[in-house]
Amino acid sequence: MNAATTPQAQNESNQTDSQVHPMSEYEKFLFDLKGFLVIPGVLTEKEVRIVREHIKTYTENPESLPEHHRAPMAGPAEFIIDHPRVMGILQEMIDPRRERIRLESIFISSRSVENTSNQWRPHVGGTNLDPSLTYRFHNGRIYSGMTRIVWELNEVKKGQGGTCLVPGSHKANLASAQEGNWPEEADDPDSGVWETYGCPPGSLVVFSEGVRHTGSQWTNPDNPRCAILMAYNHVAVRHHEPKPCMNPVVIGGMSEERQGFFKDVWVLSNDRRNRKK
Ligand SMILES: O=C(O)CCC(=O)C(=O)O
Repeated sequence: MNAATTPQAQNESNQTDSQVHPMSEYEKFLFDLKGFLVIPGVLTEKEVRIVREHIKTYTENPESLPEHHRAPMAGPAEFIIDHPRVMGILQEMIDPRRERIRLESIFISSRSVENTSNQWRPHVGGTNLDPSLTYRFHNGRIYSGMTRIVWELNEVKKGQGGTCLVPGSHKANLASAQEGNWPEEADDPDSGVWETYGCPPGSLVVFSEGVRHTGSQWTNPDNPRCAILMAYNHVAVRHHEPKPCMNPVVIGGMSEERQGFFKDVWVLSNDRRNRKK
């Protein structure tokens, strides 16, 4: 079994810090350099099957699921919220304290050769001062705002439909999407600045939302894309309006520990006895 995986796909969590799989120094180096990272084969075959089946039922026949399982990250797929590999990344990049990390948005990405709608829509990029999209390096550590975790549940063949990213663009100084002056020529898919990846099912792609990125046309006829894209952020900021699937019934059905990822946007408790620094 991959050292980065949970022992089994489970609905209940008793997660402790010992279930955090820390990033290696090289992973941190790569993430800071490029703004993204691909970690192949994080989930076991069984875990991939469980999550994929849940996504299929949720997409095709949601009424057949108990109400509190009607979300991509609910029921048998709940374990992906705080998978040890994900926590190792978020606690390194957002905040070492689990209670300061929020899951703020989620969606499923399905692409196939039949879908010919334009997927090439580059966005973000450049040093970003918006607190929810910021990226900084200070006192020896990364401070990333919105951090995207992509679970690729099917094989991705390189250059055939995975997310495309411009390495280093989260730190670019001479252009900024926020200022509206990102060079058009750099957005050409053949400009030479884009990078993408291939990976087996169950892989993790992690990127700072501040990196310029886009979806791309799926041209692999052997399998469609089946991915879950989750946006985490520091608990003091929020970029996305909550998705309808992030509702009290779904959240209330989760383990108490995981419910903490959906709390409101605040850090300091009114209850001063429980005040945390
Ligand atoms: O679907 C993709 O590959 C990219 C998704 C995207 O653009 C985003 O997360 O903002």
